[in-house]
Amino acid sequence: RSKMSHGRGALIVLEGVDKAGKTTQCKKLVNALIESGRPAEIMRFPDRTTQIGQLINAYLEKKSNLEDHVVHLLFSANRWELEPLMRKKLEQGISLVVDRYAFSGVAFTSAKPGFSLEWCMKPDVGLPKPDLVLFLQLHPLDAAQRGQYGSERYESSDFQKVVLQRFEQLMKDKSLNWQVINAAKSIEDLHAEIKSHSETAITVAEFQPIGKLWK
Ligand code: ADP
Ligand code: FDM
Repeated sequence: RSKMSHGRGALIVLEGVDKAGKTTQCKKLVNALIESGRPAEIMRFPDRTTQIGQLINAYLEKKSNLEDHVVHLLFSANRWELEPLMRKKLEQGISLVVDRYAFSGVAFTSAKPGFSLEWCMKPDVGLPKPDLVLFLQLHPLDAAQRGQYGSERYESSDFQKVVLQRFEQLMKDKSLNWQVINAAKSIEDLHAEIKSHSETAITVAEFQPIGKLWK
């Protein structure tokens, strides 16, 4: 097909609690899309390679302490600093497969005492709106079976349970294309399901403008 015949790429986000299989599935999805002739690239948030990302990395590794509002805004700033690049790639027809996005931002901060969902959403309003948000749903008991939590911040099953409740609140927003996937399935079964949803989203997004998140 000619270069002019295809439109923009799709923004595909994978969300879920720790160990749901997001990273595994993002990699498999990008490879499968490329193999089927659909340009695609992987991204992840936080992107720990930037200067802001390094501040976030030190916080997550507990090498620094940051005030809770401050770290929330840094996570959002980390998305905004990559927004021009994301937009450029999408406009070039490249689909982006993103490991965590603003939904993790809101779910993790609002799991802390004293943070409302509304306050947490504000800094991310207007970011590129995902064409598809795949939520890898995994029961905390199943997550625990996938091994011990590491030593990074937020890696405790009690905190992750509250995070899951916050995700469930965010999923009530019908203006987003949420697809809940049962992440207890095998890696291959999950992949097939995720690939199918993604191919549909890419076809639908192609000739639509890029939306604005929560706006
Ligand atoms: P996340 O990025 O959501 O934290 P990962 O993709 O890193 O999750 O997977 C977490 C762990 O669970 C890894 O050890 C991975 O090999 C394993 N895993 C991933 N998907 C599955 C699956 N469908 N079934 C069983 N184990 C899985
Ligand atoms: N996290 C991730 C946040 O608290 N806010 C955010 O905006 C984002 C994108 O950072 F605990 C949390 C979620 C997780 C940690 O871990 C990043 P991974 O293993 O790099 O996904």
